[in-house]
Parts: sequence; structure tokens; C-alpha cells
Amino acid sequence: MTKVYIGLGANLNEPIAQLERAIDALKSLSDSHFVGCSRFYGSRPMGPQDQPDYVNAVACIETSLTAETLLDALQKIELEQGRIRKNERWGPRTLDLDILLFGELQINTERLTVPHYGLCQREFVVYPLLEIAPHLELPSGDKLTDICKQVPLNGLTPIQ
Ligand code: PH2
Ligand code: MG
Ligand code: MG
Repeated sequence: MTKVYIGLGANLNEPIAQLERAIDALKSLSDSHFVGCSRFYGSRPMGPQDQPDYVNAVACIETSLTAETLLDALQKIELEQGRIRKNERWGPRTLDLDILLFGELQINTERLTVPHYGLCQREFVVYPLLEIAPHLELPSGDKLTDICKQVPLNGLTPIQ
């Protein structure tokens, strides 16, 4: 079994409910065991500012799936539960599930970059991750506690 950290984010159509539903789906993943999830955090949008604040969290699972198969499963959850207006072709995505860390693996393929490319810069990733994995070291050897020292909170607030 490989320990995997997954970033969850939503900012449309009841984001808290989106994350709760996504966690239920993670609990039912095949060949996997749900370990836990951080609190939910309110976060300011990274990128375009003319969008609602996000709700973010980080979950941990143990899985015997490959990274690619897990990615397929996460994208299925995004599609099934993340899109409310299903007949709107380019409708907004209401749920984002990102593989942050897949054990000690470093993956660079067309579909996957692991560790996630934004992991070390994003307050809405590093602080929820710190909450559930305070002693974590990245495959690079960097300690999560040291990474957090470089990342301002930027208004990140626990909401549960
Ligand atoms: N995700 C984005 C763009 N901006 N900002 C926050 N605070 N949280 C996110 O998860 C996020 C974002 C695209 O997926
Ligand atoms: Mg993302
Ligand atoms: Mg994504």
C-alpha cells in the first residue's frame, strides 16, 4: 500500500458540500483505505480574483492502485460530483482533486506531475497537509515544516 495525499478544492455550488461528497467518494475507492482528512479551510482565490473564495482540504489514503489508475478514479469523481450543470459544455468545475504526493514517487508524465507542481507555494495545500502530516518530508528531502515557513497564510482560515 502506498500513502497518498490528495488536495481538495471547490469554490462553486456549495463548496463545503462538494468536499464532503468528495470525501465520501474517497472512502469508497477500490483497493484503498481512507486514512483521514484535514479540517476545511477558507482560502483566497489564487489566479483570477473575480471568483468566489475557495474551500480547500487535504486528505490521506493508502492505496494499492497505481498513480495513473488513482488519477482516473479522481477524475471520475470530479466529473460525477463536481459538475452541477452537466448540460453546460464549458461549465465551471466545482471540484478539484489533485494528487499531491504518491508515496516517495516522483512522476513526470503527460498526465501527472508528482509531487504536485504547486505544492510548495500554496498556503491552501501546505497548511492542511501540515495538519494531518506534521512530520512529513517530501521526496526531495525537504521538511514540510521548513516549507511552511516560506508560505504566508494569506488569510487561510479553518472553517470547521
Ligand atoms: N484552485 C484553482 C485556482 N485557484 N485558489 C484557491 N485558493 N484554492 C484552489 O484550490 C484553487 C485556487 C484551480 O484549480
Ligand atoms: Mg488544483
Ligand atoms: Mg486539478
